Amino acid sequence: MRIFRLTNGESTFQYAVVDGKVFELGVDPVKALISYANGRVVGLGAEVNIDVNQLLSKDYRSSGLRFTKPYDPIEVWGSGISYEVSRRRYSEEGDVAKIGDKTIYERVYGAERPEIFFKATANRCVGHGEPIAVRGDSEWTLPEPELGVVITSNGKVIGYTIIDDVSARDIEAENPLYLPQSKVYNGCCAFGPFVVTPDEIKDPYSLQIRLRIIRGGKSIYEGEVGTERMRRRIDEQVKYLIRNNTVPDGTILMTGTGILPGRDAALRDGDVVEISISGIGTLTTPVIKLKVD
Ligand code: DO4
Ligand code: MG
Repeated sequence: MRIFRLTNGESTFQYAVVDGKVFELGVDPVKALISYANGRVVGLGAEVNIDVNQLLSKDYRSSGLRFTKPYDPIEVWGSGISYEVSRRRYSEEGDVAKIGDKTIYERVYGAERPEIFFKATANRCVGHGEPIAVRGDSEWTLPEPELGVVITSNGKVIGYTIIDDVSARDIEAENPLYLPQSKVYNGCCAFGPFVVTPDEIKDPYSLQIRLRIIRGGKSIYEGEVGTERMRRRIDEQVKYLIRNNTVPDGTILMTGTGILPGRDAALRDGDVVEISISGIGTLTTPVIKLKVD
């Protein structure tokens, strides 16, 4: 099963795709995912005739129905430096903080305890076709294309999604204590277009993640990584997230990026970020630059 939502700008409408057919979904999407994980399909209403591909081509400037985020997560968290390439690339940035002879990124990569950080609430998240943001005070913001896992409060994985941990890398590079400001702000996170149930993702460690940054209709960056390169396994990340830390059902955990463009790919107003994960789909988001008030 996969779930998604559409909006007409005023109201949202939720749907489930089962055996290739689209149905109205009459219950909260997180409840539907939990029931499905327990072997029950709940809340399916009438089958509807929706052209999903046509709707996927629309963005927030279009009129009529278009995609939005699949549901409103109460909390989104991140795990970091879970790929070797991120350990290396994060450590390359000029004057990187060290503990002893290792950068903080090298240290956390090899440590037993992963990096886990708070990322977003529903109001800071956008969906497919909606704008992610560059902070007004950042000149180097990058997308971080990641596999997102949707979990229950007990840490059970009930869904997978595509998620973008948009990050103001210059603010974090200035001082690691600025991490929350580099990670958490309006429009800092996009996910969707779908949440896909685990039965559709046989092996989360054999997925291909692809990123494209498009400027003026041309691709200015392309990168890819396979999730088999994830050093921190998902259950280990989830274990640390929920240790002595109660999270609500439907919490999303971003599992870290393995694609790291350089400074020359800093996002600009008007860019488009396209992230694909095999078996899930493609999340496309335009970029806007916020103003400093
Ligand atoms: O502090 C670094 C953040 C790392 C991160 O977000 C990632 O590896 O995806
Ligand atoms: Mg990240």
